[in-house]
Amino acid sequence: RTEKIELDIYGMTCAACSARIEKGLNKLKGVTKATVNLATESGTIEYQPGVVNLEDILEKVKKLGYEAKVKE
Ligand code: 9UX
Repeated sequence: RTEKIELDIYGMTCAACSARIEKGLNKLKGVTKATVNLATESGTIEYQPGVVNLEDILEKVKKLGYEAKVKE
């Protein structure tokens, strides 16, 4: 089973930023698919809830130097 969440991501200024976040999130165990869109300042993440949780994902984005919150 996978869960899908949408994030607002702040602080990206170039295409390398979005690529970095994408790469970083896809490296997390339990993340099955992460896509990050620079133009819309957002990301879509599919993950396995038992393996990785939302906190881990938000923390990872923060560690990379950006702010993220769950889209409402
Ligand atoms: Mo280039 Mo995006 O340094 O931070 S990766 S602006």
